[in-house]
Amino acid sequence: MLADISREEQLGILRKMLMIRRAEEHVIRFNEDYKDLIRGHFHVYIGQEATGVSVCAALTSADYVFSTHRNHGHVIAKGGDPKKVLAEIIGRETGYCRGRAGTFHVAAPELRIVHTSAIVGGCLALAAGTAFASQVQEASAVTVVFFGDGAMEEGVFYEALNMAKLWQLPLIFLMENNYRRAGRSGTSHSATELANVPRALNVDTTVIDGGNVGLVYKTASDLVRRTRAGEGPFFVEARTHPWPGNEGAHPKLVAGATHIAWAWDASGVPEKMRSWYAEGDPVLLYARELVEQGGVSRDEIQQLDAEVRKDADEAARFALESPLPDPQAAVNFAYAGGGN
Ligand SMILES: Cc1ncc(C[n+]2csc(CCOP(=O)(O)OP(=O)(O)O)c2C)c(N)n1
Ligand SMILES: [Mg+2]
Repeated sequence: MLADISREEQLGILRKMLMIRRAEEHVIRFNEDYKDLIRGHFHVYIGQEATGVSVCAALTSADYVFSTHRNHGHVIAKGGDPKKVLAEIIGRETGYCRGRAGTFHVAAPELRIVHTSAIVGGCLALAAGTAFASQVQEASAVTVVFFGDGAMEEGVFYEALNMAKLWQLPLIFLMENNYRRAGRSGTSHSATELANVPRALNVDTTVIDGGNVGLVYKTASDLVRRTRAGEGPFFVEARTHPWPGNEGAHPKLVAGATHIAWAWDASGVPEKMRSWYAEGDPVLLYARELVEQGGVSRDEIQQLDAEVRKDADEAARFALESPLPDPQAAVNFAYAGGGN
């Protein structure tokens, strides 16, 4: 599968996946090491990096992406600056939304991430909106809307999917199934297979392993091409293995920071978490695959990780040293037009 991707791009994908991991390790430390630095709770994208990065690698800067409460990963995947992402997460003036959005609503219109919503399913109808706009304007832009399995319980999911199909919108529904719908346990959807739902509406549906970079990239590239050709919409279910640190609304570094060397020897991982790092961690799986199939050496990967860690440390420092917005300006940007 990796054969379809140039070596340079293979390494570019790994760099972004590592950046998401290293930046979010900082986010978790922000919460563990400082009181009230992050206001309220937060979620991370750890364990799903292969999906967001490989899908975004198949997009151009003109394509739209919509995201969720796990948006940090999608924003970095679409080319976001980790400095501005981390600054936004802790409400700093230098963040993507000048500190007004926080961890849950990081948006970056300049990257064509028009909006992010922590309301489950909150972006589905908006994504149908940009897809409709592209269709009306006869622009070639594709819209990808990322959402979780839990969003399929929301009414807006059915409305957006139905209209997208009826109007043949250039829209890809990218459902990231991590087999959890925060705060709930057990079955909360009556469909035996979630992918049967879009199929019932005659939407072309593909189920893939979301942890397999080559497969996600190939699937996304094919569907993006077909969407541009007017064959959309499409639905993709990308299955991932939930990261053990994700339990609850304040993720924890349950095994400490990820060691890239665990890709080859996971014996240093605490036993309770070892199977996830050995078999489910998309970053480590991909690093291993690159060595086995991509002709990349372990040294190169260690070197790349060291560079990314340095950049992520720098981004965290930048965020921490950035000022909070002026309290007098708290309601600026509340209404459209000029920021006042
Ligand atoms: C409309 C709405 N209902 C409930 C919540 C509380 N909530 C936050 S995340 C979440 C679970 C979402 O599950 P899923 O979409 O699968 O995303 P995951 O956290 O698994 O990535 C819930 C119920 C919310 N944010 N919005
Ligand atoms: Mg889920």
